[in-house]
Amino acid sequence: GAMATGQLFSKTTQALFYNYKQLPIQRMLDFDFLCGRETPSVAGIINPGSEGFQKLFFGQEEIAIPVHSTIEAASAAHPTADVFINFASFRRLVGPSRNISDAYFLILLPSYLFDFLSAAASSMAALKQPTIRVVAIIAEGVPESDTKQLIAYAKANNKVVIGPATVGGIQAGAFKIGDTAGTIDNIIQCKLYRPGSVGFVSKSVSDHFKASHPSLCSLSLLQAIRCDNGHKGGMSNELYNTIARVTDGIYEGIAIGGDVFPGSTLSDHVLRFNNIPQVKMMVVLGELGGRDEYSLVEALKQEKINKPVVAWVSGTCARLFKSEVQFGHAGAKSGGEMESAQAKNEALREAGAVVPTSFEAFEGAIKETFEKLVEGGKITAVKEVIPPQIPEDLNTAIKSGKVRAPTHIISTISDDRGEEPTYAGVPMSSIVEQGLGVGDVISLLWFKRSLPRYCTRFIEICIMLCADHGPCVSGAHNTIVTARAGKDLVSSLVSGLLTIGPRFGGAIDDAARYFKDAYDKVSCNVLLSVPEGLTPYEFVESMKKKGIRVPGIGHRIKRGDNRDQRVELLQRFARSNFPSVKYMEYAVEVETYTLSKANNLVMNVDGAIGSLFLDLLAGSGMFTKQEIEEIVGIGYLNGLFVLARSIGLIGHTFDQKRLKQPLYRHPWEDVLYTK
Ligand code: Q5B
Repeated sequence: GAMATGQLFSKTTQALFYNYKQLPIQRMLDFDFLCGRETPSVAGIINPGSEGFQKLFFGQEEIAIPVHSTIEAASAAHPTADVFINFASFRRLVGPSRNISDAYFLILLPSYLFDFLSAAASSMAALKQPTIRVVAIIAEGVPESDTKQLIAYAKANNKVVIGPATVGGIQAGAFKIGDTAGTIDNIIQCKLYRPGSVGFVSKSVSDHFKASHPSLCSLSLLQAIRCDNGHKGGMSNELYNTIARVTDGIYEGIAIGGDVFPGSTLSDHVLRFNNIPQVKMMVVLGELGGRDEYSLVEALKQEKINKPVVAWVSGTCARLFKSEVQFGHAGAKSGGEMESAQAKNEALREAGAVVPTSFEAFEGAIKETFEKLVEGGKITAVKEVIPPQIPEDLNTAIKSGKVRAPTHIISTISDDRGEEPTYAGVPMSSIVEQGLGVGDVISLLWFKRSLPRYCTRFIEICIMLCADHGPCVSGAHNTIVTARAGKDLVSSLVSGLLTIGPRFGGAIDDAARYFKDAYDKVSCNVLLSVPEGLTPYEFVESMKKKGIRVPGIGHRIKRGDNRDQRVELLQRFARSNFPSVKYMEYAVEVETYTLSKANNLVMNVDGAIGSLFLDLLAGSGMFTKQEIEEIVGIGYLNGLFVLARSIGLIGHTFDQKRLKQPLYRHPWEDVLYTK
């Protein structure tokens, strides 16, 4: 055939990886790092339907591997990547031998998922890329007719197919396909980070054996003769260990996969190994079923192979079972005497391969063959290298208790990790079951405690009274203009919220600060019998001197003879529910004085809330002096207005949208244009 005649891979080989699978790609990159590769072996990922980057580790560094949505785009972007690793997981969705689960997929999957090509279709598309030389098909269940087409196309175009139904292959110290050779620990143990002298090819015993023959697997006899094989690659992994134990290691290892028609055969690879000078001997692990091993027998007979071949065909145990045994995948069906393990072992032995008498003797045969080569001076000692340590993943290290890492955030008000979210330790169900309200939720999340009912009711009244004050106030106006400019809810809302500040709605904290400061000074002086202090008159006048408007005093439309009803409602509630309203009374005295100066200098809603919240904090007995200082210092109380007015601003947004109001433009007539 036109199978490549020498090296398939090198230390600079790069692959395209079809279907994003984090683990096998990371394992490839870890292997690269172990081998001291300068470039990652995965150049690009093809993930139908998505584009961008995937972050993975190359040693300690994070790298971004480009993701392409088509095979064509990936090949064009990475013209030097000549290996295509096909992890397609979807089988072809149309055609004869489809099963129920495929039909189920057809119904459930969104249409874009049909961009996923079957393993066969994607492999063919890859083979058609001029830059792709080797295609490894990991998927199982590729229809034989499809594989035949792939083989024919590959042969005609001088390309190599490994698989289907394979774990892949590895060139020690250079390049690894997907999950080949298992974990990093196994790879290090087998010294696969540096080349040895053995070319290894296997037709690995299938992973489905256990599943399809549970009764057989329970036979201890079966296990004893090693027919029972754990998982895909298990048998070849075992051979990697064996070869590492008794030789200087693998040069290259290939698993051809378990199908009846493998893309490349045992003999294809043995003949190729024969041409690689660094390979001094070959180890072949065949399998009962199929006739692939006979092409190797032919090659040996025709003396096309001049390096020692140690071979074993597994499945000799099949004789022990009366009925025909199928070892999981299609290729391992032991039909007919010719396809039995015994017959194939015999034929290989006759043709000149070293074939042991049992699987147990395989290791000894490999060892002996290798030692003969050493004695004959055919093998020079391998230069041992110490591979670099692969950094452990943070999560793994934390789990094992090896490292500790500082957190980046600290939070004390809520917890979503348990079965039920909690606010300041109170489970949501208990909030609902006790019939608590928004005031209680605010108590828990802002003040981290449950407050008495009159306090939470007061908070709720504040929220209700400040929810809106018509379309003409700063916040609502901004929201309306924004909504009419076609902006979304959140944009319209925040454009209104952004007007809340020292003049509009956001004077509550400053009102509390100044009233507290002034009042505490007064009472303190009274206690000490010092006749100094800030009477309302002194307070207002001192503010005036400093050029500061008294926060909480003054309103654009409210007057001494047209008081703000909200202020009166709050005062009435507090007078009959709060243990003390001393701060409010002080504010009233301040108002009395300011009203004597001008009729618009009434106590406004900010002033009422600011002074009354001081009474709530001090009178409820729920807060220490320091806590009150902190609440007033940080400025919690404007939060009440922000929260409340959000309700109104959201309403104004909906209102404008509902009314389909056009873009707002301020009329010229309403602007004084002047120089
Ligand atoms: N004068 C609120 O002023 C307003 C004085 C003062 C001493 C004062 C003003 C002010 C402090 C901040 C404050 C919250 C800007 C207000 C709210 C929510 C709202 C809004 C709504 C809603 C109003 C005229 C003369 C001048 C001033 C003097 C004014 N305030 N002196 N202390 N506090 N207050 N904000 O009407 O000698 O002529 O220079 O800043 O508490 O935002 O409904 O609209 O629910 O949405 O524009 O209720 O009071 O008065 O600036 O023309 O002043 O009075 O110095 O004296 P005006 P101005 P002079 S509640």
